[in-house]
Amino acid sequence: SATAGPGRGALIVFEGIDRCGKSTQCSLLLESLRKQGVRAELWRFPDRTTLIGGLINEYLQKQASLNDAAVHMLFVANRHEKREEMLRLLAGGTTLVLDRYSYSGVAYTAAKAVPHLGAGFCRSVEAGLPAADLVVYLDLDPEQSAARGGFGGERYEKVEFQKKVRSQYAALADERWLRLDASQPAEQLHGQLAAAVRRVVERAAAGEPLGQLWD
Ligand code: 2DT
Ligand code: MG
Repeated sequence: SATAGPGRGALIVFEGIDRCGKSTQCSLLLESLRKQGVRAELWRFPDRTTLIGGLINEYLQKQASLNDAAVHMLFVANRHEKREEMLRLLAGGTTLVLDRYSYSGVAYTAAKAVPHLGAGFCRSVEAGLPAADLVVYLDLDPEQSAARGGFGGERYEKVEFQKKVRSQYAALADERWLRLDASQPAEQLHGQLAAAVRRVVERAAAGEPLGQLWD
């Protein structure tokens, strides 16, 4: 199996606006990886279970207010606090499936259009974190995502803001991104990412070095 190589686990990230189907796809992928004998874990960012994540949760639920720079740094810190554990798992051969990561950090903050919190600045503070081997970007029109049972009332869950986030994502995409039309049925979408996932899992197992943000 793909875990038998001398190398490492792969870092696979799901990105997209709210309610595009990331969590469903993450679960389907985790299940299928495990069925194939690939050792894998599913994490999500923000990780609301840490001290820092608790503050982020209060902010998102509108129980706390923080300025845009301060909350941005919390999201970043919430990744850095998990850095060593991520690196350890990957080095030990575990594939990590992430429901959001640094790409959300850049897209959501840059969408606010605060002059000193542009995409360049946002990228710079991710330095030292592992880069994704594959970013599965689930692209969806915000009008369609909003129609999926509506938003949950958290901060950012507004169609106008989601449109800005979507343009920021479009500007971030590079050759490591697989853009999929997220309006498709879940099983069909899952089928469309299997080959790309297999490829990065095999390359990682064969020893391809892990990249670093931001390159
Ligand atoms: P969930 O709905 O997936 O729990 O995300 N966000 C996320 C940021 O603004 N910056 C980040 O670095 C990350 C990881 C996206 C909650 C919201 O948090 C936003 C939606
Ligand atoms: Mg949400």
